[in-house]
Amino acid sequence: LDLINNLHRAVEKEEFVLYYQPQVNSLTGEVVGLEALIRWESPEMGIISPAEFIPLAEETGLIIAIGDWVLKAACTQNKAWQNLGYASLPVSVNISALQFQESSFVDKVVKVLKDTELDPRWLHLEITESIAIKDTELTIDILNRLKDIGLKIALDDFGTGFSSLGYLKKFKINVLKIDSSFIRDIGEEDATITKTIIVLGKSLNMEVIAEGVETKEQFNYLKEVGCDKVQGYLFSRPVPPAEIEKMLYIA
Ligand code: G
Ligand code: G
Ligand code: MN
Ligand code: NA
Repeated sequence: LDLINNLHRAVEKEEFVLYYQPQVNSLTGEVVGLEALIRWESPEMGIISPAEFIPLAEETGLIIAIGDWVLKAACTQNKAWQNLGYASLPVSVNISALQFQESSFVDKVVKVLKDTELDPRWLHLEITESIAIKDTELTIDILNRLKDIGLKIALDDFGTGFSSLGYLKKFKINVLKIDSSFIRDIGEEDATITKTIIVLGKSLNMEVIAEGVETKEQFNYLKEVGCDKVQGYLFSRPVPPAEIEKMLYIA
């Protein structure tokens, strides 16, 4: 209960910050995108991981207000980097199922892009399979509207849901993010799933990003099997904006 009260106050006082983790082109090593990951800076408790408070935010509905804050903060930051003269990069924002299904979600995205003057191509939205398989007709409609706006959709934690793959063709998904659990298997158990997801994604004209890349061995394997992009501690942990700026290029 204490945590809930604190989280309410955190929303009011905007005690959140966004960290960013680079996404790297496997062939050139260039930073080609950033994922925004929220942190709660609590005056009493210090920095709290989203793994701890996002589930609570979803249960209490606070995720809507938090999600609104994240979208606004990520777009504002990305526009600020462009204004500072850094080469433009897409920033990926994680979207909860509750947020995605809110009737005003698409309108909110449009408004944030307008208010921050960020070109839609520099915003990517990460959704999970659980969103993709729910309420198919509604999901298709929302994804089509988002696509019409001009932003890209990434399917996060890909391979961990229990769904038919048929939706991949129906939905306008631009990017597949291979779940880190499969990357962990590379060099230990079996890399077949990773390799297969890469082939699948490419044959459906999607970009493929491997998440949770921690070792050179994993990275080498991913390059070998043609994974376009990689993200993980091998390249950088999620870090505050000032740290990310050291990794950005001048336009
Ligand atoms: O950054 P970290 O590994 O601690 O994130 C833990 C979990 O919290 C991940 O599943 C991540 O997707 C989720 N998460 C991080 N930032 C956000 C956010 O802004 N919105 C939502 N809905 N989830 C987030
Ligand atoms: O659910 P989502 O994929 O958005 O969650 C991303 C989470 O994975 C973030 O909490 C981020 O901090 C974490 N993460 C990013 N890179 C690595 C990594 O190389 N290893 C591990 N264990 N976690 C990672
Ligand atoms: Mn993600
Ligand atoms: Na993920």
